Amino acid sequence: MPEPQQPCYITTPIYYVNDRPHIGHCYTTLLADVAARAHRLMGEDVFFLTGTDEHAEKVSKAAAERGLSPMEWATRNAERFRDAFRFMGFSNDDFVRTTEDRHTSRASAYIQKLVDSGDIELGDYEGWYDPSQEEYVTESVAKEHDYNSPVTGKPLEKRTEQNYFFRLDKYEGWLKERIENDTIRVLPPARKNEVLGRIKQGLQKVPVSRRIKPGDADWGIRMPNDPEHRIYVWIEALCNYLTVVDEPGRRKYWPATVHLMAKDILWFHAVIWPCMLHALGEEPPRTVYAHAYWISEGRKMSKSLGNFIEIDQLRAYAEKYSLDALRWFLTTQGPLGATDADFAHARFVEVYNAELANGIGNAASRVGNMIVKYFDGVVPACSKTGFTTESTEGHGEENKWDEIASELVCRSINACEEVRLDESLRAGLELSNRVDAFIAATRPFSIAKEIDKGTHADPARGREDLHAILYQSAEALRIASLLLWPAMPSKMAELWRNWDCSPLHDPDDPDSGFRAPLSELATWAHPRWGIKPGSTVRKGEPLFMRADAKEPAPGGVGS
Ligand code: ME8
Repeated sequence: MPEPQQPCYITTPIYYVNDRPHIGHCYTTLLADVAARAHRLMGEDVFFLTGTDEHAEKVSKAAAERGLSPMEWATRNAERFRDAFRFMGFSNDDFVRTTEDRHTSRASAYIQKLVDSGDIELGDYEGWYDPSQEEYVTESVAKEHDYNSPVTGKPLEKRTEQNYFFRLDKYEGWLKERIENDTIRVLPPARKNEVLGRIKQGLQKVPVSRRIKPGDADWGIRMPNDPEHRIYVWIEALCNYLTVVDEPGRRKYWPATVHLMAKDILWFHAVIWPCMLHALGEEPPRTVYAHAYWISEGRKMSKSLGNFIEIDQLRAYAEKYSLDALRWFLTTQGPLGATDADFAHARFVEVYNAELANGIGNAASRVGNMIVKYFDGVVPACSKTGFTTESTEGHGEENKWDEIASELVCRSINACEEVRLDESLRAGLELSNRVDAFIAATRPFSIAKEIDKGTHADPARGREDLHAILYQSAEALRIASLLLWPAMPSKMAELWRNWDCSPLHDPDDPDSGFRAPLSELATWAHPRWGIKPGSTVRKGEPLFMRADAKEPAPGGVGS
């Protein structure tokens, strides 16, 4: 049956290859992966792009320090990013390197188009030049160092040079209106206010080129109309989002559904890039989402402090607690909103035990084990969608499972549309926790024991209750597992294999795609996708073993 295929395009920043990847790069790409998986699960035609930004001066400098050509160093690090992303289980559809022809040729063409339309023009650039370093420094840096070189202490010179400028100023009104009315959604809301506040101070022309100086590394894309100039790396890098889909068969993905990044580079994405696109006659992105930073054990991560959480440390966590547990922790505890988040080992173990080992893992084992124990692993039949539990005060509480599940599925989808991915996942955890509470309230193990011992007051009713409790719990957990899948694709696929209900094309491959969209898959007791009475449940290994909080952090992260 053909599925509705709404195109959806999700991007991450393209990362500098002057150095190796760390937790920050993995985090944004993980968010993109979770979003991409969630949208695929909803039946959308998703294109998820990540990649590397290679033409920066810091790349050629880092290469020179190692006696390598910029391309050799860039290639080595691009491979490290690819490796890290493979290890994290990312499902990106492409990986762009800005040194590839497909990018350089189209980026040049866009710049030429902007020159032709008069949106890029030659102008004078005036700034503080450091002759000892052959570079311009910003007004604030110059002032801070009393107009002397921050590196050598020699006097700075006020210099003027000709550069190409993009007429950002022309689009101030256009942009302001679109951000204000959410045609371009800037999220989270605090970031929207911040960007609007800055726009209101006025937009100025931005330099888009650098004149090539003698001795410069031959690195970067030249201005198509003036090869004495190189396109400023930021301007060219932004173009990657369009260069990769500007080809037959991929145009349908434009405009981008969401550009993801951290707050450091929001201005480029929420202001400069939409205006460049508008000038090119292209639609601006629908959403620009800027999260906050990971910090480490309470301190900002920086090169000078040397406290970046490295990929090897993430690998050690994945090895000890499983990759899916790491993905869960990062997505649900990370700096998705406006505040920074701390990577602390103690917190990891706390979340792992509470939400995974004692949460979804325990709920799935309990329900699976009871079906194995009381019904020889054959899922019992149950026609009811609700169950009334007796409370101690004698008031019954009705558990309308079909309604509970559909409400949480809706909540999950709505949160996902607003990139609140942690909340989207939490809806799945909440459903699983409801099952746990349901079992605690209905005590199926006591009912089974009483029937077995012949002490149950009404054994026929008892058996019926046992059927209903276990069928409903299993079906609710099946739906919960769909909502948890974007963060934990392998563990959820494992559960589906044990419960003989895989919604995947290939039950052994969590990336094989779903056989129906979430709207169908998550329907309570769906005749095709629901847990089927009579099907077999295997007693599998626990999805998550409990962790000992006293054990040291794997890979040596913090306390
Ligand atoms: O800025 N916490 O590349 P970049 C969370 N090439 N995320 C972090 C982080 C942290 N502590 N540190 C880095 C560039 N990130 C440009 C982008 S796009 C056209 C060009 C993540 O290698 C976060 O996504 O410095 C941030 O925006 C990005 O890495 C910066 O990566």
